[in-house]
Amino acid sequence: MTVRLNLCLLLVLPRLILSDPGHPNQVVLLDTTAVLGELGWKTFPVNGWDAITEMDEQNRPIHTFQVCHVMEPNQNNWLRSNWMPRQAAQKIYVELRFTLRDCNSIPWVLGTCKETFNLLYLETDEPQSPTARFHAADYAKIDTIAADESFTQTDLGDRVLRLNTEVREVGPIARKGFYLAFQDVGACIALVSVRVYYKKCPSTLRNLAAFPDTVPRVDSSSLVEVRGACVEHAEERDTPKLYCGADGDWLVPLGRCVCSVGYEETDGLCLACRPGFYKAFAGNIKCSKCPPHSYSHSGGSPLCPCDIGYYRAGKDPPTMACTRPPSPPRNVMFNINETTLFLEWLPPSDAGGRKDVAYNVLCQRCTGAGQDCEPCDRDVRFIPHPLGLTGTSVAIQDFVAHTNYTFLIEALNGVSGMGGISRPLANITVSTEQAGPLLVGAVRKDWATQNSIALSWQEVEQPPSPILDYDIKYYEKEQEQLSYSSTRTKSPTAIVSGLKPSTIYVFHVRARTMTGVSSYSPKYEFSTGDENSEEASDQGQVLVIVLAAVGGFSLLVILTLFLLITGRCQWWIKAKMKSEEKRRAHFQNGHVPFPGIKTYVDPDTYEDPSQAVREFTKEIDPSRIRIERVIGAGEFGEVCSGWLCTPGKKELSVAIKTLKGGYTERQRRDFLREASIMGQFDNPNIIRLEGVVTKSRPVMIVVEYMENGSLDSFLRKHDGHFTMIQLVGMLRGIASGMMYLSDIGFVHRDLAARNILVDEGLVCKVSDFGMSRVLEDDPDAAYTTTGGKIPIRWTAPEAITYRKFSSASDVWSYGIVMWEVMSYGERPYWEMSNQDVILSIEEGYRLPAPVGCPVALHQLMLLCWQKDRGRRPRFGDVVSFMDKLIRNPSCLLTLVDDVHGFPESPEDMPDYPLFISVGDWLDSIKMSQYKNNFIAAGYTTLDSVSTMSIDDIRRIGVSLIGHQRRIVSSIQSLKLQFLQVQQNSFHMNGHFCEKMEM
Ligand code: ACK
Repeated sequence: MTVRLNLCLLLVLPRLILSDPGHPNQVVLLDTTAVLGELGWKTFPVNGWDAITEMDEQNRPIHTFQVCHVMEPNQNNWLRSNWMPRQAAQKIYVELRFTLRDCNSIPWVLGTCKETFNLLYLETDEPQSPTARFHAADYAKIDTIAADESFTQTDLGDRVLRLNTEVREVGPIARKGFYLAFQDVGACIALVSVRVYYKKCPSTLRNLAAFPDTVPRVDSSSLVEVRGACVEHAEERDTPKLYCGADGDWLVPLGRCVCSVGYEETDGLCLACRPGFYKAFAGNIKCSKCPPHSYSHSGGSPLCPCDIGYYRAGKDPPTMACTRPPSPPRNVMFNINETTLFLEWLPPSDAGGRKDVAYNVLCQRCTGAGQDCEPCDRDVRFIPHPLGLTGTSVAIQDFVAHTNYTFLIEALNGVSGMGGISRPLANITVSTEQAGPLLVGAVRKDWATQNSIALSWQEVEQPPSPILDYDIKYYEKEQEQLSYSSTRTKSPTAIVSGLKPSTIYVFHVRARTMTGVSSYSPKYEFSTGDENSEEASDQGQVLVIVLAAVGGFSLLVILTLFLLITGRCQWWIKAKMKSEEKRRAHFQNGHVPFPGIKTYVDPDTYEDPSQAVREFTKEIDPSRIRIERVIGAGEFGEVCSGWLCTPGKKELSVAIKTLKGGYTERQRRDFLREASIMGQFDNPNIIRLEGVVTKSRPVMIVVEYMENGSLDSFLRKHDGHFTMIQLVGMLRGIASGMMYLSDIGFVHRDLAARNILVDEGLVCKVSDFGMSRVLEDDPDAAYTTTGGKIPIRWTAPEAITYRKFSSASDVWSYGIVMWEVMSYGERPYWEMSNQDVILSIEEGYRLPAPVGCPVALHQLMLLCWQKDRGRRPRFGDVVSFMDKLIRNPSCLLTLVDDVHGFPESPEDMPDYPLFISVGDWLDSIKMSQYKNNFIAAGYTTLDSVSTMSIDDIRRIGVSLIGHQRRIVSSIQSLKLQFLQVQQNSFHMNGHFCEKMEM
């Protein structure tokens, strides 16, 4: 009997939403809900699947296939789609929507009714002949499809059918096309729709570059690198690239294009600047309005040309307004002060729109009625100079008395002389009737040496105002007019030195008073002495004495200045050192670094965090980075793997953390903070920073690649696969990395297996330093009552309750990491709530040993979890403990599972020191020199030592009474410990080791 439920199924069909939601990253090869005509699918046998086509409310066909031969055994009903060309697809997706009836709801069908059907496919290069028969062996099975929701008779009553949607991946498809087939083996199914599609990264515009439709790789973990082409009127900056991910998403945009000159970015395209606007540089800046006195009549202008009469100087930027030459200077005035003529004027009323106005003063001497003029610029002296004056005054000296001078004053600016505009001049005529009086009487030579001449002269008896000093101008007679020197003196005498022997010099002297300088005296000619001159040696001696005196004084002055300066410098250096010390003095819990070992510098102590980035990291040119695939999602953006190329070196496998676009300044700072921390570390068990990319987008941190990813997931993936020595080796590596960090004064705060990375040789390296202060991104971090976010399960109680983070709290976390490792990635405290974890720790509960955990390791965990942080071991102790375990693998043979009464809390444990051999014990009491005595006498384990008496100590050769006492009292406390251990049936130190190394 065939049960037909078709009607029931179809009744509810109009209530189903069959329209395609429209995914831009899917290319649909078939959608039965969109086929208007007949589907033409084949069924076999003919009475198996039924094709039923109904019309929906908009009169569109709904193609449904139903089958329900639930009462007959051995059903094998086939339904096959038409041949579908695969187009560009390598992997296809099949989305089925169907209802399936629950067998329990159909009476009498036990044994024959099924609740699944098979989905299969067949690849061919062309459609098969329509008469070709079904050969089940030709088809490859995709999956057995079961319903998430089957419906029952009651549902039918409610007329609500439960629609299932299942999606399956098929591929890689290599032939030109394929068929889909549905094999029913006795279920009651209505196949409501079939959608077949493949995924693509749809063509897109990103960073002004166009990227074409791209089909992802079949291997879902590798990306397709696609180079973009700059949009019209844009040019490449860094090669624009995107990566096409398996789901049809574009990832990791790199490089960019920028709009060319004359074009600006609008809605992802480069559009021409409007008339009246311009853009002089390529880049993602907007077009600017033409500056004043310039214009642009057409669109796309790189520059705005100047209006008529306005100009740009060679160095004027295109952003500057066009300008014109200045108007002439105004209100020129003069003033003669005895021997100096002062000219002054006002700036031009129009500076031409510029700030670079300067002046030239040209001199003309005119005789007669001013018609006969000749240039006189070389005869007079201009102070400071005649041309290119930036001030509005000039002093003129050495002019001839009783003469008419005309001065032309010209205003200039950067565009003077452009466009042939006449020169803007102002002039003034000055008559030099009132030259200064002669104040100096006859000049005499007092004496001369080969190189100097002593002069003296008479002062006028009653100068018009007090004489301030004298100005002596002199030159070699033969070199007249070429150059001259001058010197000054307060008294009417002077020694002019530095002269050539046996040479005639010309001297003029003039006086300077409060009101100006007098005229120069007439010229006087004097000669220096020759080599035989007697005067020379006498005067030479005087000169030496004078010079020595002057030299001595100068030395004194220089020394004083030096002492003053060095005193100040020392003060400055001390202040600098103090601030540097302050920066470094943030070690916690007395973890003072060892002398000679470099110390960690907290980037937060930098006022400008980018300075820390510059100081501690290397900038990498992004062209050296080749991204290969995305390996995960970090807090700030994707984490990719790839290669770093360094010229002349082998390519380096790296992990690249990216900062996703649209970040805030704070996010950028926090992201790079980790790099400035990591950049300070150099240890084989700390993840190595290769460098950063900060000068282009995206911002990246490049670190060494760790093939096995993070430790927690690695262990979960390889549950039970490692030997005990391999696990201890991993723990030793982590402890060694942490020892390095604590030695340089760095507190991690988030030490957990998820933050340890593993390389291909199982070397474990500590990573994730960004959160040593803020733990916002750690999914295990929870807010505490004090408001901070803390990974409760990994954190020491004192750090949770009063934020006392230290290397000792890192040791607690290390104990938890040990537990994670020994349990192959189990979650610490399982599903207990954070609150319960805190309470149970407070009550003294500690994590029990994971299954198969050696006693020695759980014991170390318990030591790490002591409430009193001062009693926890240091990382250095942990490393040497691990080393000893590795050297004595027999110590790992005693498993906690074999020992009864193992303490569950550190409070139950005796105060065990971290030594496991007689040698360690002797080291710990500073009696190492007796190691050989103990071995020679056969005391090789601690429990044999615990039985020794004072006589035994003497007998093995410890002769000093002080040493005997120290050893005996330590043995007493060992005995006490063993007593407690035995009471607990718990074996510590030498007990769980069969053979111990000294
Ligand atoms: O557990 P995983 O495979 O290891 O997934 C995460 C993911 O990136 C997000 O953080 C992996 N990861 C991070 N840094 C590195 C690295 N240096 N080498 C390899 N994988 C890394 C991490």
